[in-house]
Amino acid sequence: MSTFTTVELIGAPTDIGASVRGAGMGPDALRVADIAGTLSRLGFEIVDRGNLAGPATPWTEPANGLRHLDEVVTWNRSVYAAVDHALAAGHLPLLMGGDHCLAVGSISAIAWHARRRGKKLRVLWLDAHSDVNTERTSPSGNIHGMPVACLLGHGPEALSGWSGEAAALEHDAIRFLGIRSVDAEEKAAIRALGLNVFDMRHIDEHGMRTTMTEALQDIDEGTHLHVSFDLDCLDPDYAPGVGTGVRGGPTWREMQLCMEMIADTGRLASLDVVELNPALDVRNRTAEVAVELIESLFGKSTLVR
Ligand code: HAR
Ligand code: MN
Ligand code: MN
Ligand code: MN
Repeated sequence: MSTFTTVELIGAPTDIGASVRGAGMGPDALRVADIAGTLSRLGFEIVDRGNLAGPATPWTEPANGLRHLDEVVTWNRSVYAAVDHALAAGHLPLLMGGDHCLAVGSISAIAWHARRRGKKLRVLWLDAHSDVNTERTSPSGNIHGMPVACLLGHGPEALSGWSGEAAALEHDAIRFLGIRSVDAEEKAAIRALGLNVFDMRHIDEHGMRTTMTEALQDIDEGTHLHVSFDLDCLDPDYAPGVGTGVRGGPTWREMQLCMEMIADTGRLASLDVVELNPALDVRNRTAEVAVELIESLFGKSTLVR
């Protein structure tokens, strides 16, 4: 489906932006679930860059509303550099987190390349959460609840402007899918910023098919489509290995259709897979489910005719 022939795996083994320990084991759990072999059997060339190195998580209290800011910046710099390198080589970067704060580095690098190539950037944010808190609104200080705000240019100074513009993303470049845990001040921000939300109520009422048709509506040949896949988007019955699971998410089947419809656009050009927490998983089930869904995202079709 994709115009890319080479997928570059980038491991970022850290829980630096999270509230629960364990997301640092995500990259290796995805490797154990055979992410490389699975994509290579679909016909892709695979380059596994191994794991990036970075600071340990100190588990200190938030300062000025931000926990581990310096370490989050350091990790994101490495992610930015690795994603930038993959895109410059013409490869499709597949970031294996790690927690969702890493999307700041990954999507900032993507936005820089998309702009230089004259591509229209579209981001699908698959998540139970909207991750649009700032250091002023966050109830926790955990930066994995803030990457969208950072990318829209409303986050902390140290995590803003990395794409070369004040905001890596225009407000209409991002679509949320599956969200169901949104803090009161995040709701206000979503309304004020005019963000596109396909929340669980929307999926309940319209179904995944109509929802995805809407969410993918303006994707065309000139689009760089990025998927930021927080595994807690899935219902925890299917994906227990996450730090902040929320009941009432899409089922395995619904998420399969979501992935297949994204694959059908042929425009997928980069991917984050984040928030996998093997310490909370059941026999690596969540990693295996992630790899099954990624397989569909990269074009494995279950259509019989
Ligand atoms: N909204 C809460 C906060 O900001 C919880 C964020 C949970 N984080 C994630 N991100 N897993 O999707 O603290
Ligand atoms: Mn998230
Ligand atoms: Mn989440
Ligand atoms: Mn509708």
